Amino acid sequence: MLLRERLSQKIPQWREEAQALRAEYKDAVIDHVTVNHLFRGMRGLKVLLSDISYVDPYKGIHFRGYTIPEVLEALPKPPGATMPYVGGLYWLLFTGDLPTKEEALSVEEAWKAHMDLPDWVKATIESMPKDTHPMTLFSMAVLALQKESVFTKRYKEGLPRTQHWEAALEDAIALTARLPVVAAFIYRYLYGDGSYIPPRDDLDWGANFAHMMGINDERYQELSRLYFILHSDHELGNASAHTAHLVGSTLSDLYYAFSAAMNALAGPLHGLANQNALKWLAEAYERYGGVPTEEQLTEFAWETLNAGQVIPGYGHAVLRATDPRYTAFYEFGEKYLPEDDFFRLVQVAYKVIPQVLQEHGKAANPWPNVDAISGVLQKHFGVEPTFYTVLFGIGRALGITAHGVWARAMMLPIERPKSLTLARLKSLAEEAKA
Ligand code: CMX
Repeated sequence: MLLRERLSQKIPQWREEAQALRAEYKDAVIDHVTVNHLFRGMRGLKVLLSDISYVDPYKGIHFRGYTIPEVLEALPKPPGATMPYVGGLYWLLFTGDLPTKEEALSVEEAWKAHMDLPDWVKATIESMPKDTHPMTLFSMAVLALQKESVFTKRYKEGLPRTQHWEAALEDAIALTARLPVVAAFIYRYLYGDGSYIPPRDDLDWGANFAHMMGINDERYQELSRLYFILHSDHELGNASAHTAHLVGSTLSDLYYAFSAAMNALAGPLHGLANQNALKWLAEAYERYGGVPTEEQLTEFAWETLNAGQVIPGYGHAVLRATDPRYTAFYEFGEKYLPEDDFFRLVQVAYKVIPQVLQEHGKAANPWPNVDAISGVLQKHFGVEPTFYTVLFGIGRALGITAHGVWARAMMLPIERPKSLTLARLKSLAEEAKA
């Protein structure tokens, strides 16, 4: 595999640089921990390491240093398409280099070798009641695939630590290859006729997902590519990526780590917000019998806040401006579905919600995040809202597995921070104050 060859050229140098940095600055202080950090979910504390991406509060996600507009512009695209091969983005995340078309296609080809739906995974899904949330099925299906892990097999055989990344890379490719297959089958089991549509050899990974969903519309193929690229990563500190990182640090394989990450993504303050954002918009639409006016949506937003609830799709732990992922989706909506009622509703929301949240005075960031719009685009193509978080998960797998391989390449250790009792915290705080 071309990707393995390229990484084996790069990893020795990455290790050397990291070792030199550590040797020179071992005891340099880069942050300090306050009492507030412990009560505020460690917000902003600089304690995690990964070269795959970082989030700038104002410019948003940078994949290996490249912003979303840069990535969408520079990555190779399938003939006639406006959205890039997702395989090209995966190459970038792993290597740090923008791929040539050949390199992007090498990832797409590597995926194709694993895009099947094993019988036992299909049977696992079909054994579950249809009122099970799709995220539960998704996480279960990933665990059902775990027995395929090359990492776990080779670890048992005594694979040296310096080569852990190679086995992790094999898992990364095989796992991510199957996710669209598994997810589309879950969708058709829960909401369709339960039949399995196998992937097509002539389609790329993103477009194949659209095909396997049974949505034969080129615009949905474009949306799928865009959707998975935009959701691929948001640095290592977000709840799902951080979960996978912690699990992976025990040398659990990527199947275990990714399944755990999906259980974090299923929470309403994280990935479930896309489903909830659509629900919130739909409730407003129903209440006012169509697209509400600015005054009506303002009234609706205040009702939500006064009931002690959050407005889903707005605010962010790191971002302090409109999420560039939101902007990219907005541009897609303007191009492909400007007359869609819910897209118009998103436009009204953008005009009023930031102002309402500013007046409310609590949220540090009143601007929309990716979840404020992503569901509206899926809804246009008839996709059920309860499935939106699974879509987020398919994309997020790219970043999570890239971080996972990188962590093994850098031979990072098991994580084990220290917890404190309130009494211990108090005495430490008193000591610090004195
Ligand atoms: N609506 C109402 N209140 C909000 C709010 C929103 N959209 N966003 C933040 N706040 C509130 C918080 O609940 C918090 O209130 P308390 O002090 O009573 O606990 C206060 O403002 C300060 O929070 P913050 O520092 O601005 O935000 P956090 O870092 O604590 O939380 C997030 C970030 C995303 C969980 C929060 O903005 C939120 O709940 N948003 C709505 C849910 C959502 O869209 N989540 C998806 C995030 C994207 C992703 O998953 O990657």
